Order: sequence, then C-alpha cells, then structure tokens
Amino acid sequence: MAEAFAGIRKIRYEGSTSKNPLAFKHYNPDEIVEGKSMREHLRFSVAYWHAFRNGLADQFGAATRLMPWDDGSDSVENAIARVHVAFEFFTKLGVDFYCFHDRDVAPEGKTLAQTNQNLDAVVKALKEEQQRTGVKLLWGTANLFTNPRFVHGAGTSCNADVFAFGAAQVKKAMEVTTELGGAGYVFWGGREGYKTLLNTDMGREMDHLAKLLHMAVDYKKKIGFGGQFYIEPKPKEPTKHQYDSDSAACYAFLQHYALAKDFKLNIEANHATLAGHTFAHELQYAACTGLLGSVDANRGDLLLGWDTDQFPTDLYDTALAMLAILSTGGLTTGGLNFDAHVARESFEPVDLFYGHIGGMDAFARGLKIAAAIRKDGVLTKMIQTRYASWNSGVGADIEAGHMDLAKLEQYILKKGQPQANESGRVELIENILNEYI
Ligand code: XUL
Ligand code: CO
Repeated sequence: MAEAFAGIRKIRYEGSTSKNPLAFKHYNPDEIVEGKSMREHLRFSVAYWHAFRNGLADQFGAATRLMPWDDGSDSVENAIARVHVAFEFFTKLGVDFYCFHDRDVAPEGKTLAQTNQNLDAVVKALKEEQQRTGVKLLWGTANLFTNPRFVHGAGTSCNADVFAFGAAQVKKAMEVTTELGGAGYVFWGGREGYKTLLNTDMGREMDHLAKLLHMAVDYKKKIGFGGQFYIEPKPKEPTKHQYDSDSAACYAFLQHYALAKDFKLNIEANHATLAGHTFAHELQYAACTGLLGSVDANRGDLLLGWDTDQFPTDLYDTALAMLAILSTGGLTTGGLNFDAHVARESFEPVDLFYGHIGGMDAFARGLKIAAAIRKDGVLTKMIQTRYASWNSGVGADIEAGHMDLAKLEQYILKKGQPQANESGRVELIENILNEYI
C-alpha cells in the first residue's frame, strides 16, 4: 500500500538544540521522570475525528484540508483505507493510543443493522492494525449528536424512540470498544442540554440521562468490559446549556444518581475555559474528588467564546496540568488525547504532524517542569507552612471531629483574637513558578 505521508519518516527525539521541525525537542519517550518513562506518564493519543474526519469547514466557508488519501465518499472501502492512513500516522508520530466515535470510523447505513455491519467491517481492520503496530485504543465513544435525529439530544431527548436509538448505539459502541481492548469509554453529552427552559422538563431529562448511564453500567458488567467509564464535562456548545457543564456539576450529577463509583472524568482544557475555569482548576477539582481519569489535551482562545480545539502549546497550562496529574499519582487508564485540529489555514498533511509534535513537546516540558517543582518541594513547603495551624491544637481537633460550635465559641472567648494571619505571598509564588518555566 502506498504511504499517505510518503516524505515523512518516524518522528524522533533530537533534543532541544535540534532545528528539525519534524523532530521532538523535549518528548523523549524512554526518558525517566519521577520513576516512569515519559511515554508511560503522558500516554499520548490521537483523536480520529479531528485528525482524519475534520475537513476544517466553518460556518463561512467550505473544507480546506487536503486529504489526498480520502476519496470523499461515505463507503466502507474508503473508511477502511482511512484506517491504514491513521495507523501510518500514529506509528510515524510514535503515539501509543488513539480514540474514536463510532461514526468517525464507519459510515451510517440505512438501518441500525446495516450501520452495525459497516462498523464491524471497519473494526476488523482497526483490530488488525492494532495488532500489527501495537497502537492501542485509549477510549471509544458513540456519536449521539451529528445525525439530525439527535436534534433534541439522545439521553435527554423528548422523543423516547430517539433515546432508544441512542441506547442501541451506545451498546454497539461499547461492544466494539471491548473487542478492541479499549482502556476506557467516554460519555460526552453531545446535545444533552437545552436551548430554552420554556420547552424543557429539566428534571425529567436529567433522570433519563442517568437511566442511560445506569443501563451502560449494567451492560458493562454483562459483557465484561474492563475499561474505565468517563464523563466529559462541557458547559455549552452545541446546546446553550449542557447538563455536564463542569467537573463540579458532573460530580453532583453522579452523586445524585448513585453513579459516582462507576465513572471518572475526562477533562478537556477548552471545555474548562468555556466553563469559566482554568484547565488546572478542573483537573484539581477532579483530583480532589477522586474522579480524575483522562484528559482531552487542547487549548481554547480566551478571546473567543467557542470550542476552538487548538493544539496545546502554552507551557503554563501544561506545567500546571501535569502538577495536578502528578499529585494524584499520574494517569492510569487515562491518557492525554489531542482533541485538537489544525487551523483552517493549515491545510496540508504535514501540518497534522506539526500540531501533534508541538502538543507532545509542550506536555513533555510541562511534565519536566512539574517534576522539577515537585523535586525541590518549594510549593509543597509553602502550602504545608500555610496550613500549619491545622496540624496541632484547635485545627487538629476540628479535623479530628472533636469540636462543635459551642466548644469553638469557648475556645475563642478564652483566646480573645485569632492568631495573626500571614501573607499569601502570591507574587513570590508566581515569580518562583516562572523560574521553573
Ligand atoms: C466535543 C468533544 C468531543 C468528545 C468526545 O467538544 O470534546 O469530541 O471529546 O465525544
Ligand atoms: Co473532547
């Protein structure tokens, strides 16, 4: 089979002095950081939908992307040909994982039965390519948002038949994820939200979404799928309000519907900023609640209010993200999935390499920066000192549950005024961070 990226060889690590744009300057897969190789820490993954299905059309203009390997048809043959291109890309780039939605890899047929047959044919090719190359599936998912049937949502649709169709699609997507040995399965609430409350029964919609997730948990046990389930928070787009709006909303939803033990979160950088949070905030919140599972690594544009899905290049973002990730002991089932596309202006095949190489190098640097900060312990020491009043005396008694309001009143009546506060040293800490970056 002719190569799709014929002029491009396997991307290698050449070190920070290299001027070769098709080489890693920082991502050195086998280099050990905090006792693990960079490859094991970062678990990079390519998103099939952006890398191989996104032609870069926008609301004002047609697709610009040159994909000479793609005949533009919706045939199964074209879908299988694309699988080979994808695995050529994964292996040349040197990532260990990829992710897909059912509809990214195989075309929809006239009936669900035909659609599932199409998917089976492509999954066979995916499995062969996984075995040939060793590239693995980080997670699978079902696209419950593109087809017009999902105009009112899937799990939250007002139309029970559409809920049933979505459920059937989830069932099949879970089966193929299992068949391909996927390490996880993602639920991003594509259109699980509303346009206007005036026509929406919010409580009923959320109950239905929870029902769908409970059915998936049951089916997971039934088929013996050993991967991790994730919910991916996003506050808006395509609907005005999405129910899984941020980590905290997801946590509340999972708790309320007794699903918290079965799910973790897949945190996406651009979704965090759309929710009015930083990427690190969302990661840290998930870490604190034991829900940090996987990451969709990208970047938004703070001047724009939509999901621009750019490749991550900001070292502050990647360093703070890696600090949060390392604080929980690192990624286990999850990975760093580049849910990112090249700019509409970057339409040549080689641009796909530049985007991913830049993202991988940015996270490799983020990892090294975070590890250096942790090794010196400077932030840890400052935080420990800041909370020292909780280590003994009244603080320790409160933490141990030995106090109540009356006892605390007695304590302060006796003491008079609290111990004086100390400076938070905000500027000093920001200066220290800059020294590492
Ligand atoms: C949409 C998004 C999705 C999910 C998977 O914003 O991030 O691609 O990652 O459905
Ligand atoms: Co995503």
